Amino acid sequence: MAYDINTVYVSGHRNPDTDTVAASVSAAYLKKATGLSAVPVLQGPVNKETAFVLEKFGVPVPEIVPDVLPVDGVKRKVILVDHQEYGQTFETIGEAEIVEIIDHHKIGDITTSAPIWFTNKPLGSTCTILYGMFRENNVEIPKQIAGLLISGLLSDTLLFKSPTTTETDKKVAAELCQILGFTEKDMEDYAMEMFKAGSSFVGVSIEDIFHTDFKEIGIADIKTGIAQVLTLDTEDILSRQDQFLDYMKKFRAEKGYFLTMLVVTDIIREGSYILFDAEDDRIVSLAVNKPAEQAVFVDGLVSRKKQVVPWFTEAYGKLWSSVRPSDWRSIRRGSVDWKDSVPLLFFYRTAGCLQNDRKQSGCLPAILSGFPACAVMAGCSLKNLNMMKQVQGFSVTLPEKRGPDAGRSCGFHSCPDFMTAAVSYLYLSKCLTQIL
Ligand SMILES: [Mn+2]
Repeated sequence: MAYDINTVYVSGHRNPDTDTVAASVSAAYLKKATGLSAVPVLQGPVNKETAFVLEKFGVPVPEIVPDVLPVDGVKRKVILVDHQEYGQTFETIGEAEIVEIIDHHKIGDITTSAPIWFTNKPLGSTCTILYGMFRENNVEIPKQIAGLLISGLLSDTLLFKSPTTTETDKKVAAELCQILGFTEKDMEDYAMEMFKAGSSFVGVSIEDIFHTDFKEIGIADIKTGIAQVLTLDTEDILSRQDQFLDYMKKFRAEKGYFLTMLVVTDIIREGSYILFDAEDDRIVSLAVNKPAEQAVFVDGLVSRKKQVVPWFTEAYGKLWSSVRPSDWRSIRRGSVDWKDSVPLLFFYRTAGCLQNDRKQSGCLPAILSGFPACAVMAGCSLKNLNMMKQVQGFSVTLPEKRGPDAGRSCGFHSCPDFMTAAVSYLYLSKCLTQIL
């Protein structure tokens, strides 16, 4: 599609799901009705469930747009729906102008240089928010759009079984049913038909299943990769457990994640099996309160947004706090066979998820008292860096800039991401366990 400078792209997240696609198409329709030249776009192919929905309501599949680089030196305009994290959007988003965000996730890391329209509501779907926007703008909802909105709503709330469901979602669904001429039973039948269309993975490759609904999420600043599949047939997936684990191990190493998970959600049993690969397995047991075994079933776990993310946020905090700076002082230089290349752990940043103390006081005394580490300079100023360099015998490694926002929150441009700190932390904690 040739890009016209007046065009505004409306895009959902990578690995589009039904809510993201339904919201993009509906938001573009609404914007058009209010006089904007808006076009829905995709960041990747639609999944089986979404393909079923688009076909059912006779809506063409939006075009896939791989990047949003400027055209003839002019920045492209983008409205983001159903996401607000760099890890879930165009890699080139920094080159575009975000003009609006409509979402129902936790506040993410995307920042803008000018004020924008921003609508974030803790509702069950982005489609629910959009319904309200149609009403506010007095734009009539045609059947096609009503069909998309109810599909996104039912898909994200798992037919109201997800804990993300609110009374507003139920009310909006009832109103959409009126437009569609659906009874409650029609709606339930339609939801099951839609889940069924999307949930059979027989004959689908491990990689494709894993990436059907995969998201990279910054949990407590730590890059974590979480895939979720909803299925009426968990057995098919679990019978391929070893293949999934092999794949996840490779994938995690490639991406440098601390943790990668596949959450296999059984819609009927209303719970999920968890497959994972982690730098430290304790993170899983701390989060779900069960032994860190593969394919452990967690009753009631159905929502990545409202359960997985907050549970793991807390678990990361617990894991990090198991080593305190005061412990470091008891370690004498020379007692561990340190590798030159081990990056120095800059503790205040590593522990940033626990304490907002941005002073280096927790770190420098530890180093000066003979702690033989070297630091990852995350969130560190150049002045502090030079201070570190003066500490005799410590090598300071500056990993390369990674990710669109690396260095954004600190004075030092080559600021590494949190992952490196986490890795050094683990190395450190291993050594500590050996000594103490
Ligand atoms: Mn959503």
